[in-house]
Amino acid sequence: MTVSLEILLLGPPGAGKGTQAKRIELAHGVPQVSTGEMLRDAVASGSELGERARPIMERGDLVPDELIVEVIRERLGQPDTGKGFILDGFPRTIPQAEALDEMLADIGRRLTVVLDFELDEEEAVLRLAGRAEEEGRTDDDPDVIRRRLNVWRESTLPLTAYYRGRGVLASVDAAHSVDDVYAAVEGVLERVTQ
Ligand code: B4P
Repeated sequence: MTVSLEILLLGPPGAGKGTQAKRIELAHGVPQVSTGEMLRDAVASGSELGERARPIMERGDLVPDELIVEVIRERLGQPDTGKGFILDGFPRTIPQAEALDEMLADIGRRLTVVLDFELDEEEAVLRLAGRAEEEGRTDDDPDVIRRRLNVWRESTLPLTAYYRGRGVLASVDAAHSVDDVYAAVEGVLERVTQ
């Protein structure tokens, strides 16, 4: 039987959502849908979306819900999501989560699991500072990192309770090596797809 996998990743900036999403994509053949990457591509291409998103991302704030919800609606309508998807970085607010609920109901799908990557903020700051050196992302500047963590605490952290209440949340301790975190992810995926 082919099991479809609708995975959602939560966790603070730097928790390793993007890193783990790429591993899951490779192992399970379902595409990573990263709103961060989609927005960075839009900024690089100079599209209208990119021009609106650029100053917001450079400050470490969230782009408006209605803008990102449309990007996701369009993306989930593409054929490569037929066997599932890995949502990485979306939703980031309660209104985005509610919009996702509606979208999934419209297409007759439901989330298989929400993986909540737990990492303390000091460790997240260290990782993002390391990435700043490697990749030079403008939003990995120390002041912007602090801002992103504050925004995450205020706007995104409440999603943990939102999905726990729906019975789909699985916590993953993200304070280990990439391989060890991935092993924990696989453990959860095996359990929820049995
Ligand atoms: P994202 O691109 O989603 O950025 P992120 O949260 O920083 O990354 P992630 O947690 O995936 O960390 P990663 O694996 O890279 O968002 C960027 C911006 O886009 C937001 O601030 C916002 O402005 C905008 N945006 C995106 N989605 C939005 C939405 N839905 N609504 C509104 N605005 C939105 O890992 C980080 C670093 O740690 C890497 O260097 C990695 O190599 C390292 N690392 C990973 N795992 C590790 C491990 N186990 N041990 C040691 N290091 C590790």
